[in-house]
Amino acid sequence: SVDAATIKKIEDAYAKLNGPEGAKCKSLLKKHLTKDVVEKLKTKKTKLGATLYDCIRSGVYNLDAGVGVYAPDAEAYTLFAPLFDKIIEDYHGFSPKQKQPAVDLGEGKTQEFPPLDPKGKYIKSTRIRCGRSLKGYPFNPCLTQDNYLEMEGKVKKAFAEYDKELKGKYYPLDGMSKETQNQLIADHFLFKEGDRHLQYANACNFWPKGRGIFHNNDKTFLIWVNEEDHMRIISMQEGSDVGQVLSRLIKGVRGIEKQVPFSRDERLGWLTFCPTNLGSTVRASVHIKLPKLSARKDFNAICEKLNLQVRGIHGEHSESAGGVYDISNKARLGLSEYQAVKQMYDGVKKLIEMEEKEK
Ligand code: ADP
Ligand code: CIR
Repeated sequence: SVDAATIKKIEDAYAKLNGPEGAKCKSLLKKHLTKDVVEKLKTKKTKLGATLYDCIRSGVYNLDAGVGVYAPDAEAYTLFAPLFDKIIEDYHGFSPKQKQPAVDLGEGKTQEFPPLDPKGKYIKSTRIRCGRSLKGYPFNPCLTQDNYLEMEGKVKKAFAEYDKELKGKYYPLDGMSKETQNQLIADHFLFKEGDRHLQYANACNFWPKGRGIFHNNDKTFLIWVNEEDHMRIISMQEGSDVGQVLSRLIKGVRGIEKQVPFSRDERLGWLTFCPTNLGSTVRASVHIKLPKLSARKDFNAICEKLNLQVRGIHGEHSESAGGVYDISNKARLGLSEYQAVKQMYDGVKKLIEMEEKEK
């Protein structure tokens, strides 16, 4: 059972979120961690030993978080459902009765996504990523150093099977020069380091062991290893040809799933560390300049209405620079991979139309 010190930490966390320090906190954690939920869940522990405190730790330290929770292992999503279900419904609009639809990556339908901005007036680049967890392994906080190294070894072997356009090389973070690492981050290819949301979620243990990036020669197909998720599979290129980016991603996903089995849940779809990424796990985005529209005070509200999320130039929790925004689908759960891409496609198309009409 859960020790007294941990129960105290959970109770103190609740008090902090609802006390003067938490006054400005707007996270979904604060909203849905009610007294009732605390009482119901504070004595529970997953088979791997994870408690409610492990789920909420990040959001308790980072009062500016949007969400504030992570699942230390797959069982946490069911054991701590009174908290996760509420947050999931709030974020994705996915009710506890709903089920993730069958996988539909969009095979045979990529021609529905011709370039969004053929003249290149607005869109600089397009990226689609999905997340995957390796079957048989928990998420970051529960992984040992041996787990990390073993997982890295397994996926590295699988990467060697890629051919043609997808053929590439794996670059471990351990031993990479700071210069190379920083250049890859600045160029939008590699995950950043030292994210406090992940650090306080206990997701950076043994860093940089077992972490790295695979990419093809052109850096149009990339796989992040053991950052937030076991794998992030990414397809990206300059311009706005969403169909081409998607068809490359499909090849990459189909190629790797033959080699390594992934964790999928009946209800929640592909399992990920953060509840915002469950289901399709797809974030399809463009780097886009919309000078007139983005000057409007209601720019964020317009995007929100179109089910779009706005991020800054260096990804989540960053600011825009030079008027460039990262605009993507917001929901990932309750819709297929194809539908997630379509949500971004249709929404961005609409934004461009609005920009062109704006005086
Ligand atoms: P994720 O997309 O994996 O959730 P981030 O929001 O941190 O994570 O973004 C990761 C990186 O991908 C960042 O460097 C971000 O600028 C880059 N990125 C996202 N969308 C695009 C895009 N359409 N074109 C180029 N880079 C992009
Ligand atoms: C937050 O709550 O703001 C962070 N924990 C991130 C939430 C969603 N993003 C993600 O998983 N990358």
